[in-house]
Amino acid sequence: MKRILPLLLLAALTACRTGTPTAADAQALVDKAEAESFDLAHEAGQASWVAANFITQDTEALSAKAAERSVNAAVRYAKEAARFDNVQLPPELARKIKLLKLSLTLPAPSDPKDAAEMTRLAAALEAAYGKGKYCPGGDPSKCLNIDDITKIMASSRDPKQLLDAWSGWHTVAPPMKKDFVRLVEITNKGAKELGFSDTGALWRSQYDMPPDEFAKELDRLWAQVKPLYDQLHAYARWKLREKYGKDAVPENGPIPAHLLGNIWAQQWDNLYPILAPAGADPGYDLSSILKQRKTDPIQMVKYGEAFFTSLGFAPLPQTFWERSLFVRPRDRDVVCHASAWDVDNIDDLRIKMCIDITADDFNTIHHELGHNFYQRAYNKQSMSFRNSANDGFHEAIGDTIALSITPEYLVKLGFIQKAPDPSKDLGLLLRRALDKVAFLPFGLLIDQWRWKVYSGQITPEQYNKAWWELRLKYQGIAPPSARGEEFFDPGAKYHVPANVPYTRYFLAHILQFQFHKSLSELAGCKDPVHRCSIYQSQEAGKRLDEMLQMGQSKPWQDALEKVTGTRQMDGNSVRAYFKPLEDWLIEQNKGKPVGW
Ligand code: X8Z
Ligand code: ZN
Repeated sequence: MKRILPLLLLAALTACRTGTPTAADAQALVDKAEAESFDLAHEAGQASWVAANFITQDTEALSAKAAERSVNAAVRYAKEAARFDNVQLPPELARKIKLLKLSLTLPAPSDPKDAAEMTRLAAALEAAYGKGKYCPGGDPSKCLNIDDITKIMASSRDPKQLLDAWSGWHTVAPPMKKDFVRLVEITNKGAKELGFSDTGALWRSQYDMPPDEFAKELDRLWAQVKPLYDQLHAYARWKLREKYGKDAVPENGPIPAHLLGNIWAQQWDNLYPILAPAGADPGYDLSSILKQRKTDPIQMVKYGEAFFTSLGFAPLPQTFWERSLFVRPRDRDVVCHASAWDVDNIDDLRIKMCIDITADDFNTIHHELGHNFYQRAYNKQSMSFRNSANDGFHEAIGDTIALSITPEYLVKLGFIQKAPDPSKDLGLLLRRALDKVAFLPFGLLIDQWRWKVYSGQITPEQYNKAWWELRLKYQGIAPPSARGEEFFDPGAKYHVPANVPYTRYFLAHILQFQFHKSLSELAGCKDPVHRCSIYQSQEAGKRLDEMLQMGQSKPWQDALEKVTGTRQMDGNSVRAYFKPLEDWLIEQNKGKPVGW
């Protein structure tokens, strides 16, 4: 028998189904998302770990499948979270709902076919990069992997050999272009479904401020540090011109990209021996010391861990030592780009790195451990907040610690007998500037390129042209030979095929100088800030730990304030750190062209 509901009751039922959702509904969604994503992230983390450590068809497929389950769930939560846009919620719950809408890097469209294709492409691109090799003359017995290329770029001073290695490594990328183009298309579709104009707009929304304001903030920070970069660039160009000749390096134009000691010209510290200021050499070379002492990869990591424990952090768990990858395996392909992992979102911490006994890798180990100690510090937060204040913070912590690898610290380790006197500061500062200041424009430009790729302002027909225009604009470098659209040079940099947003590293290169200054003050250091090490300072360690423990529970401005007392990122801390060097560079560059 058919019953007719009274009109009033019908209206009430309808309101229950489609009416304004409540705070209790929001809480239920968050509870469900936190519980499910905990399991899904663990499963995807394990699959991804195996895929990166054993690159095969099968591990790639399994990892893509696990990522698909995790991403699909995250997209569902993001869409459900949007229902609460106009609902008044308590602050903590409101933040969790907001994070549900924003936290994706690769948003999948709701069509299951698209989502599956997206995660397949993402896994394939990362594997393609991991397998990348250059085999000179096509001879399979002579293949060079990224470690070999890195060594050549760092140590060779033969322009022909450098050009060959540079061009050779860039051949790994063109086969990736088709998949990359398609991946951009699919994720943009997903981003639109979530209410963003494109994937880049989603990325820019992850910084506790309106996305346009964030883009302007980057311009502001870059303008603060650019004068220092320009001086460093002019000095390096002049010295490289002396070394390689007038035909190889222009007087006032861009520097050829293959002469800067690094395959991507992103850090120039390997040029230090060519650029060292006369009479101000610190007199030691950390790479040589590590090699002379026959330091092995595990010992390198132990030094890093010991720094953190000296600040009061608990040692890494036993499983870290059992499960990490420290050395490139001889018999298989792995993704060797260094990374830090928190596989179970509790304490299954690991690093994956093909360690070479160099100062660069010594620094990178501290960088990676910074991620691991952060991950463990925020593991008491609820799942939604188990992340860094913003992604720049995650990248800045280990680097902050590595700024404390000063001569005085090396004396404590017994690596050198005596710290060089202040007359050698210019050498110390130059070496560091070639690493940190040279990096700044590179850190910025990758996403300037990607944001325009996602927005459609740069089309696939202009990928390479636009890439080199940005390299010129920001870094003042040029390719060593014509690079038409048959190349896909952005794809030769890990983070492009691996889809890791890159602005985080630019932010980190600003933030770490703010953190270092404040922590050094807490540690009671009265020396010039570049000579301060926070090693063994419980005060600095405690404050740092307090910030790390906050995870993502508060806007990043609150976290920054916790350590530095300010709520603004500030490039002037970089300028202040390098002030004696900048003055000296200006002096050296007098009468010489600056800029390009
Ligand atoms: O990718 C990294 C880390 C892992 S998050 C090794 N870095 C950037 C790069 O290598 O391009 C650290 C500095 C910049
Ligand atoms: Zn990192």
